[in-house]
Amino acid sequence: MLGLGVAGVASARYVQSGLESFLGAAADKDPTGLTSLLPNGGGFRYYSVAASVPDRSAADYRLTVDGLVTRPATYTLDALRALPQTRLVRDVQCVTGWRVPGTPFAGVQLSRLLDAAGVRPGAGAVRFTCFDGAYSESLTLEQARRDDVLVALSMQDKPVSHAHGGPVRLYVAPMYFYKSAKWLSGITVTEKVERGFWEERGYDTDAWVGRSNGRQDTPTS
Ligand SMILES: Nc1nc2c(c(=O)[nH]1)N[C@H]1C(S)=C(S)[C@@H](COP(=O)(O)O)O[C@H]1N2
Ligand SMILES: [Mo]
Repeated sequence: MLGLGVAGVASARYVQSGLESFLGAAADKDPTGLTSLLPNGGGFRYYSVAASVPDRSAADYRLTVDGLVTRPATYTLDALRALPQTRLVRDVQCVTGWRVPGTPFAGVQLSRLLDAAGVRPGAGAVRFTCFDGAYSESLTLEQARRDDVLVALSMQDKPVSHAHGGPVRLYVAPMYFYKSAKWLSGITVTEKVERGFWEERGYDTDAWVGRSNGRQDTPTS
């Protein structure tokens, strides 16, 4: 029974994408997802905890904002593109050790969407859900309102590709990259922080680069 249980957890945890299996990555060495170098990724690795992720075309894409807000909203990709865009260039740091220097991200500041929705008294956190059907993340409301947290439409000065979580991913510049949920489809304002996918599995919820997860990386911003 114990053996079966462990195998079950292991396979859920290390689901490999076709790309990863093809490249034969060593899953057990790299718990947060796993991974192969992305072709043309400039040092990025491909991570998905879901075995496959549906494509969302620009026309089909929707982002909902709901929960403890006075004006719930649904955004199309065009609606997000029409809002003021913020561009940041920072180092990307994965908690497993790899780092990609000077990576541009651009998109809408999350604080703008929260202000548009009207956060209600009693709210303390924001939860993010993804159209891969598996991943989730969250931030405190204070973290979510930082000006270096984006709903990103571009990465490396190109539209976010499907492999990188497009058409829209979260980008939390000051934290380890697992906070930057790919394939973002929902933003829900909640009372308290709810742990995300990796946080349920032992990673820190407050994932500041250089002062969390027992690591001493140089902060990225
Ligand atoms: N939906 C979703 N978002 C995710 C992940 C994931 O598996 N699913 N992995 C996280 C981790 S651990 C990292 S390091 C980055 C990897 O982003 P990349 O695939 O663009 O390199 O995405 C983060 N966001
Ligand atoms: Mo990661």
